[in-house]
Amino acid sequence: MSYKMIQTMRWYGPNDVVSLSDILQAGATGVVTALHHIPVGEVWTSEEIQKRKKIIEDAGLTWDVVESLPVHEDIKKRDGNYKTWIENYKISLKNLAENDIRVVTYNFMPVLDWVRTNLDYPTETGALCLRFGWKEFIAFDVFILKRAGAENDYDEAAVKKAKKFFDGLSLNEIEKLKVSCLMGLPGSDGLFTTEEVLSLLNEYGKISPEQLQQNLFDFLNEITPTAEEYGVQLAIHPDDPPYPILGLPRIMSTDAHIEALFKNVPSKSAGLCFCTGSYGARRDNDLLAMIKKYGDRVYFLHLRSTEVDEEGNFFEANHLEGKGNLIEIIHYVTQLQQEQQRRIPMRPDHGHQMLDDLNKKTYPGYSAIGRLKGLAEIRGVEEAIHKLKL
Ligand code: CS2
Ligand code: MN
Repeated sequence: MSYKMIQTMRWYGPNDVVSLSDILQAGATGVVTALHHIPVGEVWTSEEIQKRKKIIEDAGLTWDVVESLPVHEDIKKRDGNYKTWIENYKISLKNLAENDIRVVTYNFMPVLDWVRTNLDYPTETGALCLRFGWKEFIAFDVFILKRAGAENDYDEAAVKKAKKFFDGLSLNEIEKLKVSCLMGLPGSDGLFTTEEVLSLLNEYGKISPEQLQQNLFDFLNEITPTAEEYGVQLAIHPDDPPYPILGLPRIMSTDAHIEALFKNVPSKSAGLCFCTGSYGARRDNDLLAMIKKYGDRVYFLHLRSTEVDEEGNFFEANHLEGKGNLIEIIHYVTQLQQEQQRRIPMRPDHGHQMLDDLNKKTYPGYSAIGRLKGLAEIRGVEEAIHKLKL
């Protein structure tokens, strides 16, 4: 018997313009989804889970991974109603497990999920990708958001460069940059005012990275007994991008962060969503060394690649190009799966917007054709490794 990755694609639910039929045609056997309509913190009832599961299975697919079961901001800050939200989280885990869904992804990024400055950056071929540029980001932080003290977080030359760039922008371009930077704010559709964002950021003013990290450990040590009881694998997604931004603490960006997590949370039910695109946006993260070190705690794989330049600007490259080292990673994952006799679910995390999708409005990074291409390339690599016994 050979163990191959479980091939999935993310589906945002019945309102996603990418249909389950598209996903099936792309060659995935399963989906990764979430009950996005349930407010963060509330219980995912068995009934709601079953309803979603039925839609997926009626389309000939399986629901392999939850992404995400979101963690309420109160839990991250450990204030407000955090105790209630933790109890609710445990009930949701139990309800998911009782419906045979046992891989649960989440992140512990304060306020924002992911951050990019360009959502339609043209690649060499004319396909569009997501990009993060410092000049653009500093312009947003210092001159659009006007976060107090923001300029002190960057060196003078970088702020100057950002100012020059900002001065050349039209009002439309300023609005577009603002919307791009805030798109990863859960629930964001460009409607957040800068005041609202500043007040959300402010709430983290007194929380140090050490404190946030401790809050993560405490949260996990409280929920892992439930996860163990019901056989749930918890997969934490890394910070994206993997360094501090907007003065927010970041605690899941590096090898040292992962090491600290496993030292402080003994339960094996706490593992990783190994996102090569996110970890790979830091030049000092050696992806292959990291996955080799933590292989047995990798419960979910996000496979994509980032191309980073000397200044730390990055764009999302074609899956087999850039710094992602995906061929080596897939090769290692193949060995790991045989050794441990298990299949790890994967998804092509993001794809370029291309061909017919250029005229469609999809979630940034989640158009169908670019992800289909990524999945096909990844699958080709895995099949070749198996067939040629590499
Ligand atoms: C995803 C993340 O689209 C993406 O970049 O990888 O949004 C991911 O779903 C969450 O961080 C997981 O909680
Ligand atoms: Mn990811």
